[in-house]
Amino acid sequence: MITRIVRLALVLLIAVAIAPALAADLKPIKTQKAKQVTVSLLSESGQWTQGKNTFVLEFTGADKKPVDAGKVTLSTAMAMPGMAPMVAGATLEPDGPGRYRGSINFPDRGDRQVTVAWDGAAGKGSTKFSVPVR
Ligand SMILES: [Cu+2]
Repeated sequence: MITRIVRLALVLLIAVAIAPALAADLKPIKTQKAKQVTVSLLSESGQWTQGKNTFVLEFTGADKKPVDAGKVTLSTAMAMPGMAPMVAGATLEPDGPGRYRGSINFPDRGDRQVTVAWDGAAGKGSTKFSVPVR
């Protein structure tokens, strides 16, 4: 009886230890705290580069649990001296609670001003932050 409980406890312990490792393939590009939510921009490389990029956008609450952000947009702008800013928007697809898979294309390197907006059960809001495209 005791050994059975110990064995079960071991199996659970291993499962708990492995689960985050499997999900940890993504590295943070940027974590931004807004009023009610934390917005995390993640990708396999942990950075944006010139050309096509895929990424994951996550919304979590104060308890670090996913929150329903509802309708989400991500747009970027790059200040260009002497000309209109270069703008690029991301394509986003819902991928589980508080999680979106995105893709975006950058024709050149340089810092982007990123705006993320959401409108869902977690409330309505937006946040801005800077991300370099390397
Ligand atoms: Cu540019």
